[in-house]
Formats: sequence, C-alpha cells, structure tokens
Amino acid sequence: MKKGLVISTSPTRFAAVSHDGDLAHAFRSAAAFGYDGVELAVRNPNSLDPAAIRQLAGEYKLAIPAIGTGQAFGEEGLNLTDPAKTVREAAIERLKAQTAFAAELNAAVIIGLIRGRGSDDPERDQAYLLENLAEVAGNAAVMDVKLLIEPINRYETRLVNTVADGMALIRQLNTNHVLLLLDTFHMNIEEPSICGSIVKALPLLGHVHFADSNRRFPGAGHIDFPAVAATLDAVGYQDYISMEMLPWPDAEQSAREAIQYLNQIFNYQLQGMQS
Ligand code: LER
Ligand code: MN
Repeated sequence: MKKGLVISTSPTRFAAVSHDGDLAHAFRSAAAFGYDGVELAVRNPNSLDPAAIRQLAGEYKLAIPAIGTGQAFGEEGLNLTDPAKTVREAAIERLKAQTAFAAELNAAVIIGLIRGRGSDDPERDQAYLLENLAEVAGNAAVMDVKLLIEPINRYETRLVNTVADGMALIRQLNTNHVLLLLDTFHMNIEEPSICGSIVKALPLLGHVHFADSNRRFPGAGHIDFPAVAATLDAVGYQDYISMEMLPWPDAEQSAREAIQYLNQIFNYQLQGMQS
C-alpha cells in the first residue's frame, strides 16, 4: 500500500487537514517524512495552477492520488441535493472543474459532503443525488477520471452513511468510473465491523482514509489498526491510504506519528507473514 497525507490548498473550516499557507513546505515535509503522495483538499481549482502543482509534486517525487471537494460545501454551501436548482447546478459545475483539475494531476475526485447533508424529504434527496451524480460521473468517464464516493457518519450527513449505502448508490450509477472511499473514522461510527465491511467493499474499493476514533493520527485512539492493516493486506489492497486527521498536537507531529505507526503495523504484518 501507498501512504498519503491530506493537505489543504487554502485555509479551511474543515479541521482534519493540515494547512500552513505554504504548499511547498507541506510537500517538502510530506516527502521528508516518507509519504508517497499528498491528497489535496481544494475549494476552487480555478484559483490554482495545475502545472505549478505538478512541478512541485515532481520535485518531491510525490503522487497526488485524490482531490477532496468538501470545502465547496463547507465554505460556500454548494451541494448536489440542495432544494435550490441554482445551488445544485453550481455544485455540478464545481465538480466538473475539479474533474478537469484532477485529470491534469492524474488524481481521483472525492464526493464527500458536496453531496449535501440531506433534508426532511429523503426521496427527493436520493433523486437529486442520483441524477446529478450521473451527470458528474458521465463527465468524469469522458475525462477518464475516477470518482470516489465516501460514506460519511450520520452526524455530518443523512446521505450515504454506510458502506452498504455507498455500494447501492454506485451500483445504481452503473459505471466503472465510480468507486468507494472508506474512512476509518466514519466506519468506526457506522459499521458493525470495520474489517468485515472492508471485505464487503472490496469489489468497489478505490481509496482509504485513516484517522483514529478521536480523529487523531492512527494509534492515538482505540481503532484496532493492526487488524485493519491485516485485512487490507489480506484482500490485496495496494492503493493509497491517506492520513486525514486533526493536526494534533500540530501538523508536523501528527504526520510523523502517523507514518511511524503505519510502518510499524504494516511491517509487523510482513514479519508475521514471513515467520
Ligand atoms: C472528508 O474526507 C471527510 O471525511 C468528511 O468528514 C468531511 O466532512
Ligand atoms: Mn475522509
């Protein structure tokens, strides 16, 4: 598996990322700690220069596995299920811009809170979600960019809380350009068994976020990460696991603690397999 670190390209209210205002510094320290890639949380890609970001990534030999899009909801309220048509249309346009940006960086596009929080009319929400995601996914297929649907816990949204919800939605979309993103923080709240749900999700598994039960770095809470690592190894998952965690006690230390812990649990697996 490959190790990623989530960083924001601009200041944000979403707490589980690091942002120090200096993208070059964030790339430099991610590379120095031994990460293979950085996942970028982007509010509006039109204010960024993909060529400059590609150059930075090349300089530090970092991949950009995915682009997070939730800030368009968190900072601007754009979402795919809003009762107002103008808001839904603006969310679709933003996701199309994110898809074009992602295509330049060979990254996938995450569908998190940009789907909206859900209303008292779940049937209408589902209809909007399906219709608008189908449009965004059709555009992504043309650009050959993958979308990643992230199940998010019930305290943040009513739409797509569980792995089963995510799989049902993807099957309805009926495209091979949409996969699942599993985040251990949300899984710890919603899934009956984190490891059992990873196994169930396998046919559609495209990306993983790690944070512990308290959303701090893995190892700082009570999720059984050695068991999670063993499951990911057992199912043959070789793609990115991005650390999406509170910068606690600060961004540098959480990035360092996370990768040390990852190396420990995944090396432990390797040693376990060899002995
Ligand atoms: C984003 O990846 C995430 O995990 C959500 O909690 C955003 O609100
Ligand atoms: Mn996440």
